[in-house]
Amino acid sequence: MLSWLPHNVSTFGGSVDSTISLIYYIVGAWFLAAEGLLVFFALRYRRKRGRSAFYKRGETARQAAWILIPAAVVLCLDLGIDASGASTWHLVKETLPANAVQVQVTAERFAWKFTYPGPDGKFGTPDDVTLINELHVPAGRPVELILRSKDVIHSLFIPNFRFRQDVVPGRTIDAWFESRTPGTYELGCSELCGDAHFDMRGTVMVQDSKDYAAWLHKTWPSAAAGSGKVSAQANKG
Ligand SMILES: [Cu+2]
Repeated sequence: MLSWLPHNVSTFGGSVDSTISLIYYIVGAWFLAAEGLLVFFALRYRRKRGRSAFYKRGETARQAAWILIPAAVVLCLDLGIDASGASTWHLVKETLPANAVQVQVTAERFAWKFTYPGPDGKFGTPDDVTLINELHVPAGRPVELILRSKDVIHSLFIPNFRFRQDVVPGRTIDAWFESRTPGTYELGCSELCGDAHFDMRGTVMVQDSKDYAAWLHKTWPSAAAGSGKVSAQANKG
């Protein structure tokens, strides 16, 4: 049923999936009921010799109830979905875990630039490193993304993390995720931003502590007297 969703590998993905499945089952049940009734009525009241069509104006309370009661039920289910999704929204969009690895993300037509602060832990210094369409993150640590756009609205989408965040020119937006499952996952732009929109495709590499330390060591060799030092300092927060 929901098996077409990409395999979830983020800590909050399960909550997002439960909201998706709640909507899926509620909307699915209404879809079957509405289409079933449509077909039933089309057959039951089809044109027959000797029977003419009639029009009900819905003026009596009893007739209006056929509209108002289903509308009230739909409204209640909608509010139920809102209430159930609120805690997920709070977790994903309104909290920022401490001890997160920080990465600046700059979106521009047509690439993602991921900037790391380097061993000094500060952005805007000579040891910053920027990768294009390639994001390296440690497994089991929250990652804070500081998102900006140089031109138009983009949207960073990482399906396996259930992560999606619009990137809006003139604004700096913080977002986060955490994955405990090492692997290589696809990222993309999910906001049509121009004729080479499809070029904004890249990879997220979730690396276990050994591989991540090796990547830090390779990226900042001069600071790697102990890769532990690099990782401790890249570890902001
Ligand atoms: Cu884009």
